[in-house]
Amino acid sequence: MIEQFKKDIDNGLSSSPKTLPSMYFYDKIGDALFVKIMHSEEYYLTRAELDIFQNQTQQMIDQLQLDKSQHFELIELGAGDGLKTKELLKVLSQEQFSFDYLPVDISQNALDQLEKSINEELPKVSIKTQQGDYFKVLETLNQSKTPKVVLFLGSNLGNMSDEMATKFISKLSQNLSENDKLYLGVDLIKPAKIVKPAYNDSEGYTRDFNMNLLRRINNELGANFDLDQFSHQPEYDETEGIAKSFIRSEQEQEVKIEALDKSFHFEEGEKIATEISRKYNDEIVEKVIKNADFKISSKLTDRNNYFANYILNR
Ligand code: AVI
Repeated sequence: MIEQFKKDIDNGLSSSPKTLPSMYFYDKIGDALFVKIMHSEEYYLTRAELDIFQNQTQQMIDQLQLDKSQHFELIELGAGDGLKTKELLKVLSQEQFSFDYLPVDISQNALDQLEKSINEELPKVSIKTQQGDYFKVLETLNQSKTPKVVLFLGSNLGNMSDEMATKFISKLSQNLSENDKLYLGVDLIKPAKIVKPAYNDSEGYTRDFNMNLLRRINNELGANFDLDQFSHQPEYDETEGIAKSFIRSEQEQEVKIEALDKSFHFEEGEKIATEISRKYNDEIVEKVIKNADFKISSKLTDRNNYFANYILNR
């Protein structure tokens, strides 16, 4: 784990332009900051997707062609706190559908909390948590012939480049059978005046989330990044439809990373690319599912048309 972290940081800071992988945002501090971001005024994504789950639950069930006489598995990749999914689980349970809820996450801690809250709030729902890598879990799940609906929500796909997203969806498709479905939640392309503040909230949670990368490198790899000499820089180009986060060096400086026994030079104004958050439209979704055995069967959007849930059939 630490060896991989060292390698990724070394590679990222040695490349030109410099980069740092966004997956390293998520330690204990980063997880807590992301929860604050999701509740912030400016971060509309979570509220918009929750709106779909609260107000279009029946359409969701109809369009997924769920059948009460057929037992199925509802698999959620990167389930987190399950806030939105619980809205669907509530209705499925009330209407006596026969299913198992299988949340998959890297974090055992997140899964334990989710299991506890489901058992308290929705005791009739059968929950079987699965900790680990998405694909390893899917490979094992696909050994059963039970029909499957895979949820991949929250615009998590948007943190991948289009090339990575295409590979990811193809691999997902290879791990599913003929009648299984993918339920994909993505943020839609919209004007900069709405997207930009979502990645630069006024409380500074997103700034701290981004800068958490440098704090981790300081703490875990013995580096001497002076956090006052770097700043959070969000950018969004609405024609491209990709929000990008950078960390900008405020002056020319040298940073030593003890664990790598190496120093890195930063020019004044030099930027480290830390994250992309791709926004979608039908055309881009079509592009990333092109190589996979999926077709768009339907689409639900929230009341503001900010966010979309695509139902993909094979
Ligand atoms: C997890 N992911 C979908 C978030 C996003 O919107 O790209 C991560 C995030 N980064 C900054 N704010 C939120």
